[in-house]
Amino acid sequence: MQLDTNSIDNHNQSRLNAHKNKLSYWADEVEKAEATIQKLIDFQIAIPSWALGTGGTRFGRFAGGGEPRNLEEKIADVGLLHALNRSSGAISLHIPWDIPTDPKAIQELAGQYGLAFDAVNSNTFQDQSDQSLSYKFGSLQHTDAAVRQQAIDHNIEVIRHGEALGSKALTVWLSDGSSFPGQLNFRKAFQRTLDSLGEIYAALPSDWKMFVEYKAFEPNFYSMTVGDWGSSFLYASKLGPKAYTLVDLGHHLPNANIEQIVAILLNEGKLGGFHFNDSKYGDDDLTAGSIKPYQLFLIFNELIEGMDARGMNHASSLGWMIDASHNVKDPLEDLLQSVEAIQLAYAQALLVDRVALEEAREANDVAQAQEILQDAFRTDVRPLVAEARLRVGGALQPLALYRSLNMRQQLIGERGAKAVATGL
Ligand code: RM4
Ligand code: MN
Ligand code: MN
Repeated sequence: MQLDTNSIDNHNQSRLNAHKNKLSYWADEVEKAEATIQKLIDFQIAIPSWALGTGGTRFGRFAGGGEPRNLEEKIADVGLLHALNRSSGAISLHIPWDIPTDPKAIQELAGQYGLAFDAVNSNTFQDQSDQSLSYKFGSLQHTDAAVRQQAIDHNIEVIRHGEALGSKALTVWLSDGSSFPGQLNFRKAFQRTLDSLGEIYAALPSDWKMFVEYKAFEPNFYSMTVGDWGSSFLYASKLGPKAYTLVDLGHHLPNANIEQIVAILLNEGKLGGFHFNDSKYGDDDLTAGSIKPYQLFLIFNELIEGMDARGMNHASSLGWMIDASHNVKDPLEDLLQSVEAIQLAYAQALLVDRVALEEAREANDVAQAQEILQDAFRTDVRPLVAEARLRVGGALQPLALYRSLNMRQQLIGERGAKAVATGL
């Protein structure tokens, strides 16, 4: 479904005065505001192809209707998000959930919506019906070389799909591990996984990156073979310069200091990508910023500081993606909320007075350092984020416009109430 520009114009027109009023708060700090707005305009967050349908838990799934039935419809959904917020300009595919059978046509379609293809994701955590060997006891770590080879071949096939679409990175998330003490020889599992990853790495095109994503638990509950940032960093370091660690916010043990992890990885030049979501207990995959917005801000604070220290480009040096699941909300509304929360945290972190913060740190002025961070965090940057959207043709309030146009009803009309998207 293409959103016609008139709807956006009318919406913006009707809210323009109220918006300008809020923006006038920044009149005394135009330079700061302008720099932030420009950075927000450049910042794009990829949408995963598996997050456009209703998610579920192992207990059940309550579909909301109008879900995309194929890759073309998923691209249309991301196109709709991007038309509304102008910040969701890329889609990340999961293979084999979303195989682009006609890559040229798919690329063309994405191009019509102004979308690029972000990292491609492999899947060796499920068995497919046409698959000869099972991943029940792991994939790249498996004791049987034939299973490892099957998983390696799958990853290489995923790279080929990505190449045909213009992707530049492969994300490998492994569910490999063990569920009971004694099940696995940890050293052998590590070495086999490293060797298998090495074969995939060797098949990477020269301008590609490989992201090694870690996760502390689930689906294996005793050990995960890529279980924390330390092991991911080890794999990435041993693999070579094209391999990086990917941080998924929900993949840590409770209360982990993710901002510190980010700082260290950036310092080592080994942070490659990000999966945004939020959680209360584990890999809850909730809307970004819905539970711990201060943590999200602190993470962005380290991201900016670390990227600036290395002369990295905020918009393009790392892979930014949402990795969420929505079991009670409309997926598109949820994704709009996530993108907005990420932009708010980014904008607030851009406002941190870094010179003053460094001075306070050097002087061991703990209270002042806290003041500086909280001052930025407590600033209402919503008008800046809205202004960034307005300048590039997006909606002042994407979610409100989505609702007022009855988008979900329209999608149900097009696709039916029982349409179910592939994914988790
Ligand atoms: C995993 C991990 C991966 C994602 C799958 C669907 O927990 O976050 O990034 O591809 O879920
Ligand atoms: Mn993830
Ligand atoms: Mn996850």
